[in-house]
Amino acid sequence: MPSNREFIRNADRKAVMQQITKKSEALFAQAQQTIPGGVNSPVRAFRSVGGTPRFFAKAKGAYGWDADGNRYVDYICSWGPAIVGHAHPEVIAAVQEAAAHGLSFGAPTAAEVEIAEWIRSHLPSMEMMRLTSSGTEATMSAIRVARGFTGRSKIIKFEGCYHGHVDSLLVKAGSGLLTFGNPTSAGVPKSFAEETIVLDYNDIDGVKKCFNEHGAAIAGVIVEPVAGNMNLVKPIKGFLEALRQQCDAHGALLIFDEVMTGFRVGPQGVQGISGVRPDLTTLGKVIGGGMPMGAFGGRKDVMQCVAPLGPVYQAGTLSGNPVAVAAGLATLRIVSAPGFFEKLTSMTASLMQDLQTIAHESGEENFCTDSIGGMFGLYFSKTIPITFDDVSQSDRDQFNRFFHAMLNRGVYLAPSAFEAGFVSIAHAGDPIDQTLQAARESFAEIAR
Ligand code: KE4
Repeated sequence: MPSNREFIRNADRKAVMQQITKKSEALFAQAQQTIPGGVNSPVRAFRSVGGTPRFFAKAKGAYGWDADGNRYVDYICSWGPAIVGHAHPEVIAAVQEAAAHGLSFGAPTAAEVEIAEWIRSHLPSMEMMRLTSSGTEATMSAIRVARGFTGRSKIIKFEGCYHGHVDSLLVKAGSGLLTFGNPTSAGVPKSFAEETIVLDYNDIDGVKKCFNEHGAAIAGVIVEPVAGNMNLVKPIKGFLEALRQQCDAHGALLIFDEVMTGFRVGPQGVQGISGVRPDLTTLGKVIGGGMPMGAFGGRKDVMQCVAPLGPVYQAGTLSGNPVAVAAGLATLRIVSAPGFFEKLTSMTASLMQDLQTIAHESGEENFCTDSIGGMFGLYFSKTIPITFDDVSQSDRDQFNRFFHAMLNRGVYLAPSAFEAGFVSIAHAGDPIDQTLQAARESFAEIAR
């Protein structure tokens, strides 16, 4: 077996056969007649990386197939939910059974109590919670509760963090806004944006200074306790602790937006790893197992201000939908099996280490990786970013070349240099082996 270096020297540099994308191209052209950008969520449009978005037809385990029949090792995993692999038989069976009893009742069900109790048993900070149909609804509701509970209006967020398309949080946000270079959305009244204070992620002094100046007006701080929407950026030592301390000192609420990290980085989210207990937590993605689901919750005294108990109104026709709850419960049962996160974490970490080795052996020194649990960051930069500015310095063009080289070899990374990637437990074995082989060829292809 040739070494990596020999493999790369002998790498067959013939152009990788351009994939057949005729059906995706036709569907994309057709979709743009009725759907803005041809997609129902901007990041799917490949605007940042260029080329034709792949229209998926089906997915199973670690793989997805597009409309032209091309198979991909999928590192988007529906942007996090597919942590047990696509179309897991236990999840599908649970959905089929629930659906056979009716899709939605607009009335409470036992399963909603079961999933709320399950979540509370893993995230004790969520003493009470309410289910929603998306992460955006969860964060929108959480900041409304913070404002209603404290009677204050200002919310602190951090540049590069994305908390869904909530009007007042679409200010210097990450994910698709960052991808398209418009971190603050049009359509958000200036008066809304004025209630949002944007600070630098990991800037402990900046947080302290802000609270010293505005403490009495701050209802809450919302943070991605591990950021995944400006690529993967972890908190530096003391950052989350400083947020906790400042909120306590000034009577503000600390909101951990764990929509992405909840049951993705570990069985108790970032709060279980960091030991920092938020007042409110938002969840999504994994807890729905791929079906529309979110949740917000936290301190009982805070959540008792939510209607019908208290004056903060929040509602939803499909909140706690029985089919979505069934998918979520089935998924959560699988991730809570002994050893699940240990296996997912070590698989992800070794994949990252191997990609870094392959890059450096191919002569690509401006590349590094990081991971936590089943989420990862690929950076075309020499060092792992700890700030939004660090991320902004990464070589986006080289990422885009790498993205397409891998896509053409059947590996589907997030179509943006500003997104984290996701691994499922089904990636073990052949999917990862295919990924590493594609990476050897791709780094050889894009070598400068
Ligand atoms: P949804 O409304 O998309 O379910 O959740 C919004 C949200 C809230 N908080 C965090 C930390 C999130 O990451 C998200 C959504 N994440 C993006 C991925 N970067 C979803 C992908 C998309 O927008 O299409």
